[in-house]
Amino acid sequence: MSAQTEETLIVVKPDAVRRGLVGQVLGRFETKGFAVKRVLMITMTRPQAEEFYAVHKDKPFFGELVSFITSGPVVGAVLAGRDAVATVRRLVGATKSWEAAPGTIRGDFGLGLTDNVIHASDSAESFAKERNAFFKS
Ligand code: 3AN
Repeated sequence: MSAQTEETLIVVKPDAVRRGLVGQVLGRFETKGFAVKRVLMITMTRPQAEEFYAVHKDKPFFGELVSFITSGPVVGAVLAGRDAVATVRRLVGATKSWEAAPGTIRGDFGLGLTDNVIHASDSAESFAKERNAFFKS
């Protein structure tokens, strides 16, 4: 890896998997130039989801988040490329999908909040923790 190359994790959420958007979502990152290093489809257990979303455990929406992410299969992928954490977050768009800019993944594919198509790590530290939680199965 060059000095600027880093890795991040995205998870295609149950709403997007149900709607058959996995290929289109992963395709956005490939088109941008990211390398897909690892892919896994799983249905998270509750303990796994609680570990994955541990940073949000004190938020009022934590229960809703865990219920939603365990409601069906999800697809996680490790992506590698230049400034991956920040660049992937820009491609993903704002948390509230209805406000997300057109051209972003959330802006183009959904209207939800909890069900907002995709998760992406927000820092190198989050990536390390989330990757361990996601791929431990
Ligand atoms: P992002 O995924 O854009 O980084 P975070 O880290 O603020 O957003 O929140 C994590 C996840 O929690 C979001 N992807 C969304 O699914 C959910 N979420 C955020 N805010 C709310 C809220 N007010 N009510 C319900 N779910 C929320």
